[in-house]
Amino acid sequence: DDVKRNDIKSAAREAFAAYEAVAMGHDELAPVSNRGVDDFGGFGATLVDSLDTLYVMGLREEFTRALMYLKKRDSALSALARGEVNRDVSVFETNIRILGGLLSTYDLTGDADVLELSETLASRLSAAFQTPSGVPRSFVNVKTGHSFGLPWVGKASILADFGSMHLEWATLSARARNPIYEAHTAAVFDKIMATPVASSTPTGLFPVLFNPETGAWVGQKVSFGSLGDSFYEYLIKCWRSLDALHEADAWRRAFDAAMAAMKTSLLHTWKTSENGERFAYVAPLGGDATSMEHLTCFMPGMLVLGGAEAPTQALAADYVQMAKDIARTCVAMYTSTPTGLSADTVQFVANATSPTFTVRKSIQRPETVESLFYLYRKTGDDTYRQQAWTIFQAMKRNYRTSNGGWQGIKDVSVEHAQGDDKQQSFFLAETLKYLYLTFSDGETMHLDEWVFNTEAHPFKITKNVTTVEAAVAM
Ligand code: DMJ
Repeated sequence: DDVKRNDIKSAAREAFAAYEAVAMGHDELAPVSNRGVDDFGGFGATLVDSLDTLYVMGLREEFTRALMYLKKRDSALSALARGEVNRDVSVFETNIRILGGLLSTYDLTGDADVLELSETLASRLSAAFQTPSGVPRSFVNVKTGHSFGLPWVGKASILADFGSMHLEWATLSARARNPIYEAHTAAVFDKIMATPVASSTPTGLFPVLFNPETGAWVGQKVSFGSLGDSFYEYLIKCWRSLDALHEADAWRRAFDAAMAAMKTSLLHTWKTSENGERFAYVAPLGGDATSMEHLTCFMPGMLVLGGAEAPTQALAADYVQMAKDIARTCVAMYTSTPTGLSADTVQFVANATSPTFTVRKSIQRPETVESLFYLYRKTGDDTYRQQAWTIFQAMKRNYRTSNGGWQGIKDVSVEHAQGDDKQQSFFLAETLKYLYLTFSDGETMHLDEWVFNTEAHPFKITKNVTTVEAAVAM
């Protein structure tokens, strides 16, 4: 598997080189129009998102150049420290991509300058938490501290955003020995748990929108896809990985309660194969109950982590079984299209051989290969490697541009589909990293030593954990 791993490493080298050539310091590369674009506040999302991937893959020259660029006096992050940057940024995207990438680089290298940049950034984002409820607004100006919500959700804050910050902020508090950061996000967790939901919302699940001014939930939509996903992921990741976690048992209980409610109310069977294998999917509540977004395919990975140290062996086995059943569907979402890539949202007609595509684009997302990585580490079953490899081959066929950049495609049902001229920063942060690690041995970024944030940035686990592989043999 060295050959396969090296092939994935070459893809990362190539994608980073294309970014470095024309878009260095910008958030993302537009590989066809050959320019840099700034969709995430201009802190160099791809640059920071790539750092630990380059490091883990042993691309040390690229890593050193990237780190030097970031630390340059005129980089946006250095200018931020001097109070010279006047921009509105998404608190969530800046947290998972930029703060996450900085913290993992610090954990991998111990570079004190990087920790200082992390603290500066978090201090600037902190202003978003100054709301009557303590739940942050979605956007903040990093110079003035003015924060605001997004009009398309009626200025509500989004569960997946404000509910997935604690891993980064508690890690920052631990590394910087300053409790102020985790105090913000621990208070948000308490608020989520203490705020009543409508009686129609199954106990353990939460609506995707929250009003930070009144401190009440908005609407009743529940989702393990957009707007909800990483909140549930962080329940188990924080519980499993953080030393001295505030209200530690409450996080594990919240995770198990959410999974129980998800199993009862959101988990559906699409079909069962002749040899009895179940194809499961998770639909939103208050949305189309026959649909699933590709985003939801992170769930098998989360369930594998939930299976480690579950309260009972039976529950552990149940989590791993659900993980396998959902992953089977996610893989079918790839193998059933002419391009070999999954659509962004699909619908399932009972017993149909293929899903129906509702949002046809494929934008280099990581969730399915992320889950295959966890399942391979958990079970050692080579099928997961084969599936990951098949998906990577489809990515190579469809995503590559003539100058070495990689882009998404607009329609997975069309061979030679039109590209979207966007190399996502998470392609280097997550997709290629999870693929690479799937073909590495289990000691590389061992799951008992590292926890990956929702953008796949690894933080060192300081707590004693039970091994993912040994928790239940299946
Ligand atoms: C990534 O930015 C993160 O994984 C996030 O949690 C949701 N999805 C995108 C990639 O699809």
